[in-house]
Amino acid sequence: MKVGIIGYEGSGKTTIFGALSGVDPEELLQLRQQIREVRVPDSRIDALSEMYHPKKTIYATIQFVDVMSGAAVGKGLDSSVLGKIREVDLLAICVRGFDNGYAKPEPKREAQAMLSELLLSDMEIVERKVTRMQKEKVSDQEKALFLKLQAALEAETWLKDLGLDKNELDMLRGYQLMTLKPALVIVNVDESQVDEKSAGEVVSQLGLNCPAFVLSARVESEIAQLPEADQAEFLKDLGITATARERFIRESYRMLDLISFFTVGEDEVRAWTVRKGSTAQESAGKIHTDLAKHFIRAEKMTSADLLALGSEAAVKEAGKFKLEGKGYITEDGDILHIRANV
Ligand SMILES: Nc1nc2c(ncn2[C@@H]2O[C@H](COP(=O)(O)OP(=O)(O)OP(=O)(O)O)[C@@H](O)[C@H]2O)c(=O)[nH]1
Ligand SMILES: [Mg+2]
Repeated sequence: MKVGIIGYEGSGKTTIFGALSGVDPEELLQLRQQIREVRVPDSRIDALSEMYHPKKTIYATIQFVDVMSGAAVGKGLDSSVLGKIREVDLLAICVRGFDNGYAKPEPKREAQAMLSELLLSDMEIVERKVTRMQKEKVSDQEKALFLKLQAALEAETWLKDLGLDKNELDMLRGYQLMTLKPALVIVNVDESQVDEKSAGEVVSQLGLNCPAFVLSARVESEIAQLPEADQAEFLKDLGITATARERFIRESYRMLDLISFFTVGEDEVRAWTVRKGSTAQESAGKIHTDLAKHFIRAEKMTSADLLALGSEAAVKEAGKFKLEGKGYITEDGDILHIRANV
């Protein structure tokens, strides 16, 4: 899964990227590194690892992309930036909420401008298709779909909010439309505005109908470079409950409808990420396609039960160890052991 950090010049994208990946932004600039894989913190994996003492503990990961070369507000996005944005699953729109000494912050204007640019870029694609449709042989279904998209975009509706069905989404797969992706606005503020109360005010002043998230990239990138044991205290002093990395990843999971399930054993304790609503068979396919193909059943317990009761034997004794079929819907925190004919 890829989260793209986009935004206008000087809004703090690279600094945030550094805070999320725990690397000094100066160093990132030198490396000109644009993609980093970040470990998804999960206290359940920590605890399971302590229980099994496995040879390997593998956390889920999430990729962050610093979409460099931000343009000036309102200048338009060039095609190389748009191309990079098309590849991501979630758009994190970084806007400047701190004073940079020469221009006052206008987070609302920046967010609105970026949201409109993304919408415009979809509008261009859809309109081109609508024009082509008059000459090409296109099914009635496809025609109706693109006219519906055109009307929605004209009304400034984000296509993700149209509730398109699976069939419609399949038809759109090749078009890589921006507004089919979820978007999150990150307001990058000064240290004085990061406590929960001020952050709440910043968000309500934005008045956007898309989720917003407040952080101070500079503070967070400094904190991210401290030893983990010292981080909590610094955050507490600033009135923040968790690091930007934790909050950001949690929000990304929520927006992308992702959940984690686990596999455990003496060799390996591991987290896997699937979409909410995935079946046991689909979850098995995350581990290995053969496990999905030759799926027999899943042995399941919840990590909450296992951690509370202390051992697999105790979970079985309590009658909380279950056998599930391929249609079982995997829940966040499940521990699965897939039985397959391989
Ligand atoms: N005061 C303050 N300054 C910040 C904050 N975040 C970033 N800056 C500063 O703002 C400047 C721009 O930050 P960058 O992270 O380079 O911004 P960017 O969006 O990557 O910029 P471009 O790549 O040029 O588009 C740097 O001098 C940062 O140190 C913050 O939270 N507070
Ligand atoms: Mg940058």
